[in-house]
Amino acid sequence: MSEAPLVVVANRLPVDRDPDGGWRQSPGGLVTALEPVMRRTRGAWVGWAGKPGLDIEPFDFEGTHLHPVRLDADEVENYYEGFSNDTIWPLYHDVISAPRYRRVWWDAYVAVNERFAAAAADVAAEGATVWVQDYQLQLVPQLLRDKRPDLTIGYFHHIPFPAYGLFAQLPWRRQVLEGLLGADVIGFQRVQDAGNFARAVRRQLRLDTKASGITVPLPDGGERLALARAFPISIDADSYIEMARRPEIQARAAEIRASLGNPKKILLGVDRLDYTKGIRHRLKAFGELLEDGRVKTEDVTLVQVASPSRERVEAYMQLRDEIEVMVGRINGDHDTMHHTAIRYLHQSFPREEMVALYLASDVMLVTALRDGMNLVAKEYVASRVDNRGVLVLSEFAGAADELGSAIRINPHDIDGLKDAVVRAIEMPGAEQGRRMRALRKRVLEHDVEDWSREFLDTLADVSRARTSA
Ligand code: GDG
Repeated sequence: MSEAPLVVVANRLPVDRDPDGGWRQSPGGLVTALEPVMRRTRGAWVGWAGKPGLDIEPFDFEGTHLHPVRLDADEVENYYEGFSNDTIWPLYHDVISAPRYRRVWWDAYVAVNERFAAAAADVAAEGATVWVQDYQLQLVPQLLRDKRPDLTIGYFHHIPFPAYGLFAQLPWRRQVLEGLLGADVIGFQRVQDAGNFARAVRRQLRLDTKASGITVPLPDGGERLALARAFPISIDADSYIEMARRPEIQARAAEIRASLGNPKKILLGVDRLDYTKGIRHRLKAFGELLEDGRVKTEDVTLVQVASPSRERVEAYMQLRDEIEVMVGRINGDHDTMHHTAIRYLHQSFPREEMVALYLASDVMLVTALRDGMNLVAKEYVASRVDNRGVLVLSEFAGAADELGSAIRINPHDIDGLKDAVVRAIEMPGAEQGRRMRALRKRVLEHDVEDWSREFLDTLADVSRARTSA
C-alpha cells in the first residue's frame, strides 16, 4: 500500500506492455499532461492494465506508483464495451447511434466503479487529492467520498455532457448525477457541457445551482459546495513544434506528397474510426465535389487515417463497412492510373508520422458531429510552424469555442461543407498565414500543462475553502 498525496483514477493505466514483457509509457495526451506533476508529487495512478483476467501487483514506473485494477473478460464486455461504449458514449454524443440500455451492463458498471473506488481509497494518503478521469468512472467520486470523507476529489469529463432531454433517457440518470456530485470540482470541456450538467442536477435532483456552484446536501443535514465548470483540455504543444522542426520529419512530409503523385492540394482527416467523427459526411462532400467536377483527382487527394477503435462493438463494425464501401465507390469512380481520390488507411501510426502528415497537408478536415474537444485540430495547428495550412472545423467539436479563426462548418449541411472545402483549397497564402497565426497563438498559450494546473489549482482552492469553513 502506498500513501500518495495525488492519485489519478482512469480506466487505463498510463503504460502499455512492450513486446519483451516490460512496460512503456502509453502515447496519450493525458499521460503526457500528468507526468510532470505525478513525478513531482510522487503520485499514484489507479487503472486497468488493458488485458482481461490479469492480477498484477502494484509497481513503480518512472516515479509514479501504478496500481492495477483487475477486469475479467465478462466485465470488459459489460462495463467497458457495453455500458461505457454502447450506452454512455452514444447517449452523450447526442444519440448519433442509438444507445442500448441493458441492466446487466449497468450492474457491471456499478461493480467495476466500486472496485476502482476501493483501490483509490487504499492508495490515497490522509487528506490526499484524487483526480478521477472520464465517463467510464462516473460513480467513483461519490463511492470514494463515502469511504474517505477526508479526500479532495476532482472529476474531469472528456466527452460532451448532453442536453437534459437526451440525458433523461438514461434509466440510471439519478445514480449517475449523484455519483458525479461526489466530486468537489467537476470539469467539462465546454461551458455548454457544464450548463447541461447543472440543468440536469436542477431538474432531476432539485438542487440549487448558482453560477458554477452546486449546493449538495450531506447525510448529516449539512451541505457542501461542488463546482461544475469548463476546463478545455489541450495538447503538449511544444512537443509538436519540436517534431515539426526536425529535418527528417520535414523530409518525410515531402516524401508523402511525392508518393501521392505531388497533387496540388492534400486534404487530411485523422480520427479514431468512430461514428461521432463525421467521416461519412466528409467522404460524401468530397465524393460530390469530384462528381460535380469542382475538384479533380489529379489535383486533390484526400488522405483519411481511420485508426482502429472498439472493434468488438456492433455499431463500429457497421460503420467500418459503410465507410469502406463509400471509399471503394469513390475511388472506383474517380481514380486514375497515377492518382487516387482517397488514400484510406485503417491503421495507427507513430506520432512522428502523424506530424509528417500534418505538415504534408494543405487542409485539415475536422467534421465531427459531436466531440468533447478534438485534439487532432490542436495538433495540426501546433505542427504548422510554417504558418500555412487551413483548418476546417465543425462547430460541434469543443475546439470550436477556442479556435475561432478556423473555417467553421456544420457537417450536416453537405453543401456548406463542400463550399468550405473549396474555399480552404483556394485560400491565398496571406489569409492562411493570418488565420494560422491566430490559431497557433491560442494553442500555444493554453497547453495541456496549463489545463492540468488550472484544474488542480481550482481543486486546491475549493478544498481550502471547505476546510476553513
Ligand atoms: C476523447 C474525446 C477529447 C489518432 N490516430 C492516431 C493517433 N491518434 C491520436 C490523435 C489524438 C488522439 O489520438 C485523438 O484525440 P481526439 O481528441 O481527437 O479524440 P478521442 O480519441 O475521441 O478523445 C475528445 C479527448 O478525449 C481528450 O479529452 O478531445 O473529444 O472524444 O491525439 O493524434 N495517434 C497516433 N497514431 C494514430 O494512428 N500516434
